[in-house]
Amino acid sequence: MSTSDSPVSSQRDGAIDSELGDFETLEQFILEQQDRFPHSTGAFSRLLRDISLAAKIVNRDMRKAGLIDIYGSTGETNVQGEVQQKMDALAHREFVLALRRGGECCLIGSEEHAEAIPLSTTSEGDGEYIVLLDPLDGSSNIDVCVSVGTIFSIYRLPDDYEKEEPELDAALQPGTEQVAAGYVVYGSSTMLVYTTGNGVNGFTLDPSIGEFLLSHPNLKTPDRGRIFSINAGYYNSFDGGLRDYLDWLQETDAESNRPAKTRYIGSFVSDFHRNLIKGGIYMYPATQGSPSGKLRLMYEANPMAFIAEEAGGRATDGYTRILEKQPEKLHQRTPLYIGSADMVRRAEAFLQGEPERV
Ligand code: AHM
Ligand code: MG
Repeated sequence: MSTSDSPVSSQRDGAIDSELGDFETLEQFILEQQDRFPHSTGAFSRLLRDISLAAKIVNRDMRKAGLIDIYGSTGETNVQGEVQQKMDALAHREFVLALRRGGECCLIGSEEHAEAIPLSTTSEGDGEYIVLLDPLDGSSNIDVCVSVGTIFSIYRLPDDYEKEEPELDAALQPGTEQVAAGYVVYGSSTMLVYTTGNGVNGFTLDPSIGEFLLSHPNLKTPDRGRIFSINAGYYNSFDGGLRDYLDWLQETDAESNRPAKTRYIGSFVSDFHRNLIKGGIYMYPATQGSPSGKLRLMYEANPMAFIAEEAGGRATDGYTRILEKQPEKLHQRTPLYIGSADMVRRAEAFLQGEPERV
């Protein structure tokens, strides 16, 4: 047996390879996936490339936000009645520009724009994908250097769609119809995580070469974790079943690893990403003031639900699977319970008044 065949030296070779930066790039990974479909035109790969390019531009701008005049609000409120941050507006523009330039997308729905934005007509050669996105989620955190994210959801324009210029009705598809979904977390590292329904893969941006590199292949989330993430400040306006669940999480019981730990950044992408890797549940429930919760179904809950399920987790509104909800409006809200499957199931049981069910 030659030395290079020994397990020890092959481990060392692996270490050297990674020291040398022998990582697969996002672009290589996308092309490899594309090769598995012999009739692929490459349009979807180009669409993902456009999204990753916009993410790199947003990342670049945000890393300088304290130095140039892009902190703070624009003085406008968006369609949700929320104060729009300058970075919200900038990120929205970067994504729209990249998708328009790329030519593979025919319709955009963005948190930062009241109406869906058609990019072209449906005549031959035009884009066949619909992209719904929150260009910068958690943006009130930017001014204080806390991590934020982009969330995106991709659908195909229905084959039988007849209007010459696509409108919102083309996008009102349940989450089960998504062809891909992903997020970018701009944190201590910048990571892009996405799924096309064939597992979840995570790529870390190497800023020195400007490439996303495959760092978290085939991500799986634990069935059970120790973390719960919720804005407990609203405790008194939560449903009684939810309050019971929160109380249960805080009881002491060594066997079920309680009390659980609370972690809430107030930046959904970051809270979700941490819980995905470590195991946990993120909840944004209905409250008395917001009976439908806060998060948006089409570009926040659906894409994250697709990723959660692909990683072995679960996502519901407490009663119904998120991916099966039929959207009626672009900016529709939904309560959300998402993360480790056992924890989400238990939250549902408490909400439904049957805590002993799990
Ligand atoms: P945004 O899309 O306007 O940024 O709002 C969504 C954000 C989430 O990132 C976060 O989890 C949540 O709002 C925090 O809301 P709250 O301050 O009510 O806890
Ligand atoms: Mg958001």
